Amino acid sequence: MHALSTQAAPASICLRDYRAPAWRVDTVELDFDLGIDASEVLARLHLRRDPAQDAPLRLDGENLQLLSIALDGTPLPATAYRYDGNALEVDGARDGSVLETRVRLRPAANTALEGLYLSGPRETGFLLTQCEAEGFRHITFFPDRPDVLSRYTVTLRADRTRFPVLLAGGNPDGAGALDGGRHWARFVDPHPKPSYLFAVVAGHLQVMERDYVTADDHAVQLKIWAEADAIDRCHYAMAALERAMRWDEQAYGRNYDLDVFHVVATHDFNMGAMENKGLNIFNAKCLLAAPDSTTDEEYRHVEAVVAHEYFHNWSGNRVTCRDWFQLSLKEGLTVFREQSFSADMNSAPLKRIEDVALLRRAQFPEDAGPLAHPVRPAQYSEINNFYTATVYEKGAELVRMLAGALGRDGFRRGMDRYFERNDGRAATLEDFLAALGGANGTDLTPYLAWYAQAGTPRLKAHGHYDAVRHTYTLTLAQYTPGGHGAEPRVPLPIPVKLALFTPQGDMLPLHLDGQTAKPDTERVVVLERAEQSFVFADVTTAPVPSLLRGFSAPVILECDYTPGELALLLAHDVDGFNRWEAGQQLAARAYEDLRDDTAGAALHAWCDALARLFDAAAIDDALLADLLTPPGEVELAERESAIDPQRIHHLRQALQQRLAARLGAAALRQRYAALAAHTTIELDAASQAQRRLKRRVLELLALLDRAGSGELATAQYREAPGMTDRLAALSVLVRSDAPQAAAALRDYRERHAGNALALDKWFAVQAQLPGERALDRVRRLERDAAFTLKNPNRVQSLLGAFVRNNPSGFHRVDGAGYRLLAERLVALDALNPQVAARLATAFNGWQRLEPLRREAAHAAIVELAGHHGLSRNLAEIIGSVLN
Ligand code: 0A1
Ligand code: ZN
Repeated sequence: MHALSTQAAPASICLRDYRAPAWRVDTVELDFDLGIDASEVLARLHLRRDPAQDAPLRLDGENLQLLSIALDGTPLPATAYRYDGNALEVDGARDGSVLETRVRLRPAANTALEGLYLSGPRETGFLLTQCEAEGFRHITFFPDRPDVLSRYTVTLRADRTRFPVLLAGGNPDGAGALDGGRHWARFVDPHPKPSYLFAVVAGHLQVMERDYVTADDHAVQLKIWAEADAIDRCHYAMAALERAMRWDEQAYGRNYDLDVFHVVATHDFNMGAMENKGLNIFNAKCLLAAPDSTTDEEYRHVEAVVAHEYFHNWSGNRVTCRDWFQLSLKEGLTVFREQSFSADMNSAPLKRIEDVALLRRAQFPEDAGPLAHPVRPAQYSEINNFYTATVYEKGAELVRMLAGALGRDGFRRGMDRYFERNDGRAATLEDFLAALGGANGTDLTPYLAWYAQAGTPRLKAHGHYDAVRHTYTLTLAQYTPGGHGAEPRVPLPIPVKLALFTPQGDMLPLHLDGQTAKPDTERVVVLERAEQSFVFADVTTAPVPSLLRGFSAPVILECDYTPGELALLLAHDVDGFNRWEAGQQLAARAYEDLRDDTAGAALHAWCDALARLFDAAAIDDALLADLLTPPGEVELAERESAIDPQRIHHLRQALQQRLAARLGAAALRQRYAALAAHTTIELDAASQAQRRLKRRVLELLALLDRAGSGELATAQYREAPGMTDRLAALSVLVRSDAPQAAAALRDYRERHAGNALALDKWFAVQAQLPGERALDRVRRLERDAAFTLKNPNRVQSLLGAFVRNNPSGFHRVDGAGYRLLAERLVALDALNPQVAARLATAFNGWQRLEPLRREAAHAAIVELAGHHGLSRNLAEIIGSVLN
């Protein structure tokens, strides 16, 4: 179906070309006559014309079969309109005209999962819609752009037996029986909204309900819908939703604004979830949770995504985006809101570590290669390719900097003003900065440069201690490597939160020269120019600086610490994030010691510091588990040129082996036994932390004692009370190639045969098996009866896990991994261009591979690029990657 939009060179849409819409739609009435193979949509658009423009009425509409068209009650002759498959042009429309169209859709044939489609088997599955970003034009003719806000009335009609549940966004406005076993239901949404927030759902679904009263005393029905076998796994999401609603009331003063809030789970979804007004739709993997099938990490993810979608009700829905270039206005802000919520619900430092690790793993490589784009891109060909780590995660970091600059109360004041000024509007990032700054008498426009320029800035720090004058001068300098994107490079405001430590590990009071305020031991300095120095007075000993605490700006810090200084911070920093960060830096240096076969000062310092922490009682189990984990292979690769992923894998393994040896098999075994003694399935922080450390200890032990760890893992697998322990054990068995691995895999397969989400993890564990054997394993798994290219989660769990989470398996020197990916992309693209394009980003970074792999990757990509009839989605990614 996407073939329609596959034209030669995909045209770019540019931010600077933005024009306000010539035609708006005040209200729209949609009547759906639903069927699996064919559905019909009658749309009545009440049109408003911009008197300042005289453009003809042009509506978006893709792949629509037009059945009838009438203007102001009169059917139009064929000469009065033109439809080219992408847009419908209508003659004779005036301000106040009503356009009525009827179209036919083919939901069961819609494998792209955009517009109206079928989830599950045709006999029992249900119908649903996905409209962001431009899916509404697959449902009806409409000005499908986010700055057209309309009031929706939606009526659904369908066979009652086949579609017992009928849902749309908005408040329920009647339902009843029709002749011939059919029924209807109507929903009215009082809040004007853009078309991308429209949604309907129809089919066999069970419901879990809760009554909720908002802080402003509004009774709301919360309804989570899922298929019969899944409804029992919605309790956790329901509780998370209530927590999110309360939190948004308290933290931002935002209340929910409809009588009902629907949430629906589907197994067939291109992304994580979607914030449709009053009718959120979730990928089942981001909603369903039960101890037997869900890991701790996935529980936290469910809580985070439920909150994220709910928070969009204000940041995205009540205040939406003027155009798709402003996407980070809703996404960066909403990710930031979710991060703050999750930090409040769980451990704040652990959440920060998790988020920064994600930024480094997913966003830094994106920002360093040919797919790099600013948080507010200047142009795109296919908007669906811009739901990226840059727009989301880097966007959230920018909001965090703004929030930091204003302080807690100032940020709240600014957000209040933002919501108040822009409620019911389609806003821009300038509106956002103006509201935040305006409410605080501050000019935040220097931060706009962060939104306009791609690349991860480097922050160079150099300290000088003057023992005579007792001053410490910190010189900070910034530069952003260019290469891709031609935007000018201007100095960015970079807030650097810092502290100074004595060699004994105490924090010094910070007297910034010339300032008289009572000195703190932590403060923020803002680097505003290319280079600046900050002089601290009354510094009585040469200090060790702790910089960029809490990761106060999304930059790469370059500071020539000695291994001893990093070890000091690792031992003493009270900022949990920076403590971990010191450990990561030290581990990276230890890795370089191994790689370069140098003296090994960092290697010793890292192992010694961790050995001390391993024995110390005072450290949180989860933080310890993270400290015992060196940076991942992707992050280590980011520090190199001529990347050889297999060599990186082996060196990282060797590094972990050195750590394990330093800790000692006996100590690891003992710690494991102590942790395994209180096995529970509770979700409290301490229980989760205990499982996290237990897994890490077992992984380290497996590097020393394969047989012994194999037995422990087998027992852990067998006795595991929940998925976290079971999957950890299975992963250790598979990765260490233990003789018990095959039996455990068989058992898992049988045990979870009926649970798609659990089965996804079975595929993923095996796809992540490092090294030479991975490719054959992936090919074998592709032939498994449960594998299909039609389900995005399954594709992710096998192909996604292989190409993204298994660098040493994917980047084979013979290029077979690249060819496999290219071949699968062609097949996948014909079914689902969005999923194909996302998977294709795994080719990002091929230019920095060592020559043999680079050549092999290049050949595979070039061959793919020459393939006829690629979707615009995939063509854009491949085209950019080749640049
Ligand atoms: N707005 C959603 C993400 C999303 C984007 C596109 C989709 O379909 C192509 C679906 C969901 C969010 O941020 O959660
Ligand atoms: Zn979002």
